[in-house]
Amino acid sequence: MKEITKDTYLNWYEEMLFWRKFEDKLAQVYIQQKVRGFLHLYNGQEAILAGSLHAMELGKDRMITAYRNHVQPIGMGVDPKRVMAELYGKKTGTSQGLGGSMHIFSKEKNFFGGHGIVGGQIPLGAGMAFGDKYFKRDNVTLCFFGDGAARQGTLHEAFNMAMNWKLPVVFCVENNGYAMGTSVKRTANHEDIWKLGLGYEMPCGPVDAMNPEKVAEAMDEAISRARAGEGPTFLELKTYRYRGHSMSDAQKYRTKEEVKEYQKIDPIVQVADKIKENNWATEDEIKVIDQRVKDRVSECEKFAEESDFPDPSLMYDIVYEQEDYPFIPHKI
Ligand SMILES: Cc1ncc(C[n+]2csc(CCOP(=O)(O)OP(=O)(O)O)c2C)c(N)n1
Ligand SMILES: [Mg+2]
Repeated sequence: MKEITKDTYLNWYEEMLFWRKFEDKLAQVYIQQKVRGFLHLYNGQEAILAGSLHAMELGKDRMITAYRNHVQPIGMGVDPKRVMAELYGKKTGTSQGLGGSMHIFSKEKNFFGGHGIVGGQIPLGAGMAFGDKYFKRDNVTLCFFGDGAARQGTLHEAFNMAMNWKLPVVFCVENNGYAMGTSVKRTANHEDIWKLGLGYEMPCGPVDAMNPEKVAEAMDEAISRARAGEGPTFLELKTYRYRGHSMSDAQKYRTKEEVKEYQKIDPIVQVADKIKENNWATEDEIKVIDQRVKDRVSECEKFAEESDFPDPSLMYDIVYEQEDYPFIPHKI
């Protein structure tokens, strides 16, 4: 694995803080009704992305995830201004403002969405890995999904085929404790989601995903195995989301104390503490980073605000059309 150094930590601090503040800004502009529709934030789960990116080979490896998908493309190299513009529904967005919050996508940067159907991306991720194996490319696909998605039947079909064909994929369940308002405790007779890999003899295990270093180590092992042609791995990334499922969530299913407990092990605080312990940056140097992050977020906001909406005629150009559809004529 690439060494984890002072620079890694400083980079993690800045990027994770940027992702956090980028999404805090989204929450703010959502309340102002500048961003419409659903908005599912990643606050609390940032160590997963930071650790994964450290282990990946950017430019080769691929990523696919669910609708909690605003910061991953940024990590993969997509211009954050374009991500924010997409959420604003502006034509400078990653999908010309037509995809919106749940559908960020960038083929150029190997970020394959952005999927609203819970668990839908599990077989898609396996399929992407199949393509790489079939065409003899040594890329690896990281396929992320939630604890709720892990209980979809589609996981089993994808796991079976991925093991049978030894596909270069890392299946990663981001266990943030809840699927909307349903806790993992209420979903199954045990809470060790990683054990779902055992039935397929897929290498699997739990990871402390509040810590980017732990994620990077586990991910590196899994990616190396996949790249060597030894097939998939299933990681249970134990994490937590601070905000509600989406912006319209009263969060009656958990206590404020529970959230506070997890904030004590906040991934960004952990990274900042390690920097302080090792004297890798002075307080003034940290302030410079904090200011830079603020400026970067403001730049994204300004860009999105000042961009135009797409031409309304596009609405008719990009929809699926079929002359004999619907097959059964509507009565109204
Ligand atoms: C097939 C399907 N069923 C139900 C839904 C409604 N739904 C949207 S998100 C969600 C919860 C998923 O939770 P989890 O997989 O844990 O991901 P998280 O939101 O925690 O990241 C549900 C049930 C959906 N979008 N698709
Ligand atoms: Mg969840």
